[in-house]
This record gives sequence, C-alpha cells and structure tokens, in this order.
Amino acid sequence: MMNTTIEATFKGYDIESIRKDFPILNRKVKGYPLVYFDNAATSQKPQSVIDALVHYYSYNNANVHRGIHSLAEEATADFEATRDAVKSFINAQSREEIIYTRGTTESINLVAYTWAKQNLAEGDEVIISGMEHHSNIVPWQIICEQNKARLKVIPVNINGELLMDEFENLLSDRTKLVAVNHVSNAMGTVNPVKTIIQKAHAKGAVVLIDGAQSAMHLDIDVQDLDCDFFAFSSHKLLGPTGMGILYGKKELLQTMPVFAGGGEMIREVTFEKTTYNDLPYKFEAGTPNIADAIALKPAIDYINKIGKENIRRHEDMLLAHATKKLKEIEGLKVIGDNDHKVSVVSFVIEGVHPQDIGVLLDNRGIAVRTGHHCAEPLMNHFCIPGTIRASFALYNTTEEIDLMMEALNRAVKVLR
Ligand code: C6P
Repeated sequence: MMNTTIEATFKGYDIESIRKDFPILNRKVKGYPLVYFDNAATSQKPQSVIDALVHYYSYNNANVHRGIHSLAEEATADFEATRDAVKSFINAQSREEIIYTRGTTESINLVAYTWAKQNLAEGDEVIISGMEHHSNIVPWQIICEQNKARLKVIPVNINGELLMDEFENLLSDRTKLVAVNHVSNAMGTVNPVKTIIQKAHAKGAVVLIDGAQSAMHLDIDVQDLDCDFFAFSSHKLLGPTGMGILYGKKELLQTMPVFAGGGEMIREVTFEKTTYNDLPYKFEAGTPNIADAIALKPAIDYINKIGKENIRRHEDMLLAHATKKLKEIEGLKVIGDNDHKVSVVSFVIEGVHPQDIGVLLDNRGIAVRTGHHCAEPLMNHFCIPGTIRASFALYNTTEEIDLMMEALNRAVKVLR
C-alpha cells in the first residue's frame, strides 16, 4: 500500500516516517484501519506532543511565574519557550504580542469584549463575511447589539469566493472593524486577506483575521499581512486542545481594557485601585493551561521540521486527487469549487443526506465531518442543510482517498 503513496507523493516527502510519528494512525475503527479526514475539526498529534504532555506532568508539574523553586522555574521556562516559538511561527514583532487563550473562539471573544466594546459607537459598522464560522459571527452580533453598531456581511459567490467589489461597497467611514477568516473551514477557500486588510486600513478600520484554518497550511507573516489581530487554535496545528493564540499589534493591545480579572494580570491590588500587568500577562488572568501551552512548542517544531511548503505541496496533491475522483460520482456537487483552496473538499450528493454518508463511511473506519460545520449562514446561502467534508493533513495518503471513494460509491448505491 505504502509504495504507491511514495510514488504518488514528491521526492523527499517521507510519508511513511511521518505517519509513524502519529500513533493514532495505527488504530482500527470498526475493524478497518483508521482513515482520518476530519483534520479541519482537529488534527492528530505527533508523539513529540504527547511526550511533552506526559513529561510536564511527570517531571515539571508546577505553577508558572509564581514560584522560585526549581520546578516552577522549569515549568515557566518551557511555558514561555512556546511564546517565542509562536512569535517566530507567525513572524510577530515581539513576544508581548502573543496572548495565550483557550482557542480561536476565546481569542475572537477577547477582542470583541475589549477592543470592540470600547471602540464601537452607535451607528459604527463591523464587516464580516458570508463564509464565517459561528465563532467569528456571534461575538460581533453580541457586541454590535450592546453598542448599537451595525453588522454587515461580504457576500459569497456560487463558487464559494468573496465578492470583493461588494466588500469595497460595504466599506465606509463608519467601518471600525473588519473580521474575516483566512481560510473557510466549510469549503477550504483561501481569502485575499492582504487586500482586505489594505482596503480596510485605507478607511481607518481595524482588521481581525480568523486564522483557525490557515495557521497549519499557509505561511503566516503578521507583519507582512499587517493585520491588527490574528487568532488561531493549537489543536488544529498538531498541538493540544484548550490552547490558542491571539496575536495583536502591541500599540493596540496596550490601549485595550483588560478582559478577565484575577491573578497574574495585575501589577498591584488594593481595595481602592488595581493596576495591571505588562503585556502579554495583562490578558492572561489566573493559572493558565500550562501543559497544553508547553506542548504547543513541539507541534510547531514538528511543522517547521517538515516545512509548510512541503506540507502544502502534499496536501494540494491530495486535494486535487480527491476532487477529481469525487467529481466522477453522478449527482455530486463540490461546495466551494474554486482554485484558491487548501486541504478541504466539501460536497453534497443528490438524493442522499450527508449524515447517512457520514455513518456509512464511519462503518469503514473513515472519519469525515458532516453537517453545517458551524457555518449555518453559508449553508443557507447554498440552500443546503450541510455537506460532507473531507479535510486532509500532512499524514494522509492518496490510498486513503481511494478507500474513501470505494466506501462512498458503495454508500451511494445503498442510499439511493
Ligand atoms: N472549526 C471545524 O470543524 P476553536 O473551536 O475555538 O478551536 O475554533 C473555532 C473556529 C473558528 N474559526 C474557524 C474558521 C474554525 O474552523 C473554527 C473551528 C472546526 O471546522 C470546529 S467547528
């Protein structure tokens, strides 16, 4: 099986050894070898990440920033080493711009409940897009309602791309914030965020990029993008769950009010007045998610070792193979059929409910996601209840896609 994979992939990409680094890929599901195509929901973890978690709890377990004993110092050093790794990973200017959160959702909410709550006045406008995840819709709805601001939406065309002319028409002097995803989780479309940022800045608006689906696949350079905020989750880039990052430009973070109050985020507390800590700790109240923060570093190291360009080449090959094969199925429609995509193919099949397909694929050990993918407005735009979504990662193979195709063809026959 693996020989064909090696031929199908490019020279130098050692898929066999990559797969060996992910222990879960050895397991069987319902008697079949696991085929994991739900990577956009969460990626699998390499042994080095699992080892880092075990190592912390076995040898270094201590609270960070508080103790002067050896364990506390070791834990703090490892915890802070991740911040430097993240800084380089996204090319931030300084480590103070890297805020630890629980994930993309919390990162976006942090900006909504601090920057937006402070800066949106009645009649101001926030622009999002028609292909956002609920995490980049609901926080803005809440704050717009509270501050009497207006939420506007960039429409999406039939191929799952943003209508950029419409975006320009939506921009006005009242636009205070533009919040869009870098890559759509439901379709894999890569959005022209650099252009969006330039145009928004020309109107004086601040821009937040939801990088939940891009951080694993695209080169992220926040200085080159010139975004004001960039949010992403560790668990989608080979790291643990419960850990995420908010990047923010230092000058913005400095002027923002605090998010949560408690230990660590303070400089001095009296009953009369509390003063706040420096960046990034000002936004990190309470004992943080130490183990998961520490284990994000080996995930980043792993991605850097394989190289994003190599990962992308491999995933592009998988995406092209899957898209070609899927289109051979009668009545199958790819949702978001365009040329600027990474790693995701989403589809519907005439006369068949996505969930039924999901169950039959799972019976063969194949994990895909079905449903609205937390992007209900996008599903409404396409007038569908949901899609079947296969999302690929650096350890997937063309053989696995062929297994999915076999199971899919069988499922369609049964269900029609
Ligand atoms: N998308 C998916 O299966 P959290 O849950 O906070 O780590 O990430 C939220 C989120 C925000 N934006 C985008 C573009 C996302 O894709 C996600 C998570 C998963 O598509 C789970 S719903």
